[in-house]
Amino acid sequence: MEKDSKIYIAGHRGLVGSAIARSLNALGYTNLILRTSRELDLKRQAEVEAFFARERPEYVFMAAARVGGILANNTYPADFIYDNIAIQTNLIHASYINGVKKLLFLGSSCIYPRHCPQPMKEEYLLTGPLEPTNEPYAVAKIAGIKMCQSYNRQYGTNFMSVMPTNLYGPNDNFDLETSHVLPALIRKFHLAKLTLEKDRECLARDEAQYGSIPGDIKAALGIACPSRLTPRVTVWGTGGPRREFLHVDDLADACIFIMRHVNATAAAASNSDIINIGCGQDLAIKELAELTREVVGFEGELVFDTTKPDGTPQKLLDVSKLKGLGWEPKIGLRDGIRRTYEWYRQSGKDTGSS
Ligand code: GFB
Repeated sequence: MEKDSKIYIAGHRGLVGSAIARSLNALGYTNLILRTSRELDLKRQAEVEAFFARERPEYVFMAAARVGGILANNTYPADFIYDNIAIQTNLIHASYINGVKKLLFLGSSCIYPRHCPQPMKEEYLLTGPLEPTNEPYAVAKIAGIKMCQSYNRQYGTNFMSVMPTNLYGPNDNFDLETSHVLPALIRKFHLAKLTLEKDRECLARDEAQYGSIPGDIKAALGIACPSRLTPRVTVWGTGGPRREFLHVDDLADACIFIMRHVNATAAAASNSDIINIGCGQDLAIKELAELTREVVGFEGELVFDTTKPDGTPQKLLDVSKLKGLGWEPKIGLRDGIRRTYEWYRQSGKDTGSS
């Protein structure tokens, strides 16, 4: 990949796509092709084909997808399977037709079986039943991997698939009903702090910026009843499930590293055309909640809402393949949470709490 190569980042406004765009810009790549979903609807095959024929990108990062946390996956299964299959099918096929030199497809660690041996190696794909809360999303992602592998085998394309662990960072979704756990915890602890400080102006601004706060959370935080002295932060599930978290800037760095240094044909020969991307360490959700509480600086109570699903008991990736290629993450979890909290407060223009 040359500095002036035509590089298309699908989904450049999302958590992952925006991080890849930032990294490529910082590295001096000057010819990025970017389209918002309003400008190009990736679910429409004809639009995608016309766009590829016109722009002829040489490299494609596939960061466009419908994503969400455990509740969003469980509530909107049709949207998760339809949108993802449509988007990836259009992008992969148009990349083949238009001679894209290399494509990077982003999967997810939820493609591995619910009761997968830990840490999860790439070869454990399709060795057991999936986690029900995100099966439609996982099936779509598995179809994307198989599509890349099939096009490589039949047409000699250079389409790599990477499996990131749970990600977080700038431009994440902080909506409390559809987000992943880490942005949800950051926001809930921050709202709890504002509630303690009786900062109703900042609370209103936060709601306008990041989406409305559900009634049950408002009640627990004491927003609905300001006379309560100690707001409580509700953590979904038992707090027992274990997850691995990677800052999205590390993920972007790994994706660019793989785009530059790994080729699917050579990788397939050694069964390496799927590569896990993670940090190789996990922690329990309860521990994550304690760490986030510390970083945000909230001293109130934690309560566990066991009516909400736990999901997969553990998701820890085996990252030895990526390590063996010479890549390692740089951002530790505490520092990553601190940076994300800072970003969240800056982008919400919230100066109410420090
Ligand atoms: O991040 P999360 O939604 O996704 O939830 P998954 C991880 C764990 O955190 C679950 C718990 O055990 C949740 O019950 N949790 C605790 C919370 N409090 C909260 C909260 O306030 N919000 C959320 N969202 N969770 C998703 C998949 O699974 O991970 C997707 O559904 C995708 O398909 C993504 O693979 C990476 O790790 O359970």
